[in-house]
Amino acid sequence: MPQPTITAFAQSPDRGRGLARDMAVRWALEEVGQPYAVRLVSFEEMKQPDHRSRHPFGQIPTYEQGDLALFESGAIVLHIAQSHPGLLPEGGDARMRAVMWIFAALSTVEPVIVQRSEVLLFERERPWYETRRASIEQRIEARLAELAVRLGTSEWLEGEFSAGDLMMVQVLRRLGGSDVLAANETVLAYVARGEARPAFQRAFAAQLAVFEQAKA
Ligand code: GTB
Repeated sequence: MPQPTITAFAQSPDRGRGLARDMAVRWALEEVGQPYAVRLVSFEEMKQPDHRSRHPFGQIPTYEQGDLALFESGAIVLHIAQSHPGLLPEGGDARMRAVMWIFAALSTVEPVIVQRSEVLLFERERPWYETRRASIEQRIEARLAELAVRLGTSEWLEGEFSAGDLMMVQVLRRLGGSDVLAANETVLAYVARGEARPAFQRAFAAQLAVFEQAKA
């Protein structure tokens, strides 16, 4: 198969913190040892017909390999995990449980974390800011507590590290540096284990290099 090409921000608003959604895709590709090319796109380019032919919503990331063109970071990570060994268990039930955690990360854990980011970014001057932030953080605290119960003393969610852990850790990284994450030692350590993986480090360095280059 030809080398895949992904798209990423030419200038990421996360300032090299590896929080934009190309990060999960880069990380998955690094985990399975698949070399890849990156096409950097500006906000303006993302909204042009050429990019929209790959991504109907005019966003990043996208993934192209031969005739296959995908958008949605979860679908892309799942595709990478399904087409290479290393990110999903071989057996049927265990494999599906790992896939389940990709969905759990994106649809059960992430939404409230994104709400927190939006409140911090856009609602600081609003009269409801403190109340709304506290209420969202309570909901996050509850989710993290539930996740910690499931993790218990395990390193990863379903035995070996999987694409489910990759997506869950990436989602939780948006809480990096927050009190709500620091307060949950089990989840904090889980995120740190994910970030310590050599594949994560390589992916992080690659996206940081884009930011540093854009700055220079
Ligand atoms: N559900 C899609 C997926 O998972 O692929 C969502 C894709 C998406 O939201 N892409 C964003 C985008 O292209 C970039 S990552 N936005 C441009 C637009 O919609 O016009 C989202 C993102 C950006 C910045 C931070 N940050 O600074 O922390 C975090 C996440």
